[in-house]
Amino acid sequence: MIFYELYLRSFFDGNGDGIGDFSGLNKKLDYFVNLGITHIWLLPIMKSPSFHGYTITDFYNTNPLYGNLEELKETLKNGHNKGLKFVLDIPVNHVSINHPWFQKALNGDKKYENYFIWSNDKTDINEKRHWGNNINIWHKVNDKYFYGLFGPGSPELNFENKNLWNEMKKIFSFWLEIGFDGFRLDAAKHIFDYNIKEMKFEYQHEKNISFWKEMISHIKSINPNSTIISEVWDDPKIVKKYNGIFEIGFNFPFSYDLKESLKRNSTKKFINGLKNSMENYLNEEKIITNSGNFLTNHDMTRLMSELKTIEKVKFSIAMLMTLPGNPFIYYGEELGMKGKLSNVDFTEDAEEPLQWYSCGYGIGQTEWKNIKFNKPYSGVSFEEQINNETSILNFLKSVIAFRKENDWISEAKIKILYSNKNMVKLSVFNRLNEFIIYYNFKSHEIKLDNFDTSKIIKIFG
Ligand code: ACG
Repeated sequence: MIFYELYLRSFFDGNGDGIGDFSGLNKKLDYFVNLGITHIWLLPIMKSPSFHGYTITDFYNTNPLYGNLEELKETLKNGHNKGLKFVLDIPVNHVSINHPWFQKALNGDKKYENYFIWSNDKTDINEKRHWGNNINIWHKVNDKYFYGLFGPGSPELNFENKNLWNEMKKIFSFWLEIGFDGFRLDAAKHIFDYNIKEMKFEYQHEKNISFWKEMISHIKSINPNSTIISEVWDDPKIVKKYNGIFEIGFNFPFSYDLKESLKRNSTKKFINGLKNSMENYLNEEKIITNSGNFLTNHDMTRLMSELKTIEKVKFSIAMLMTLPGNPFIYYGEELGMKGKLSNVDFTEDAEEPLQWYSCGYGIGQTEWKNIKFNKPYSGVSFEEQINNETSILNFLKSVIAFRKENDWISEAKIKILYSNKNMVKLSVFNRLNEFIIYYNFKSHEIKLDNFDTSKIIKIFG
């Protein structure tokens, strides 16, 4: 499985309004097929007032800017015919402040009041979030305060209320029937993150796990083959608690460790990172199973802005595709797009339009935001890269092809055989196969003693 994280708004515009949409995606399905992608993870596409789509106003409808349900179904059907699968990003932890449930709650409807978490006389309404820029977690609306860890636009749902469990099951069923092949479960550690009895912020991991177990068994009862991916963004020891519940869990430490080792040219950092970040994903036989490996995502600064050189970007991509686990590519990284997160709550700069044309304009080009990072004629376009053998785009294509020819790597074991400050030698193996992989951390060739060059299968770089 090779995953591609897609932000629809920035992909391809099918109706000339400058905003990426379903009909645009429908026209460009071969882009993914040609790259070798097997699964497209679609960032939220439901009705929402926000550009990122994580604050939903209608769980049963699409954002009209992207098109309607019929257009979506058509796109999924055509994608399926080309062998692609689609995973839907679904934020169930909170809704938009404009969602009818919240509006009804504000109008005093008791049923819906109980869908949310309200302050009482024990509440510290000045309490701040434990990460980010001192963000308040209680927000005033009319004369009341509601709990919203992700900000004043997104009241959190109260999952102590079992009605909501049923609401969510219906929502999962709905999107499976539309044609999705699985879900990316947003903010999975946050379903129970406020202890209502004691009125204090607290991750209640056991409760989260029972919620997800019930949701997953529901999803599997409808489509046993659906792919379930979870986002638990935390330290390895917390991630470990969730291991095994979800088929694939994002390996955040892997992403940090890999980039850090390349930034510092440090083989030591790489090896320590590899041990720490992969350990939580080993099963009893020490096989890496459900690690969702990625370099960047929409909540992060882009690869080129982190690593600075095309060589390092290519190196990181080669590592991603030669290590065990399930590789994910964030859209635009195949072109070396740039983009810096200005702070934890502003992701727009890492979600710029994917550039199809060297001049920045053309049919289907999305133009929904001003371009800060990926300027015309800077080499970061499909047109400039497709016929250039040394481009990141063609490099990615070749490493994906290698990975697909050797898909046993996904569930392989790894052993670190040797390292010095210039290079790392690894064995990636299972019962039937073995590759010896050399990662060269220097920008020049390294001569190896007693090295049988006739055994080289592939050189990337
Ligand atoms: C998801 C989506 C994101 C979305 C939401 C809300 C959730 O990908 O786009 O926001 O629907 C936290 C949450 C994640 C969340 C990110 C953005 N991502 O846990 O679910 O925020 C620390 C915290 C993490 C935190 C992370 C963010 O522990 O919980 O993620 O910081 O930077 C080490 C530590 C680790 C630490 C990291 C980083 O690795 O081990 O614990 O993580 O360092 O310091 C969207 C929008 C938002 C909007 C929201 C409603 O993007 O702007 O507000 O929707």
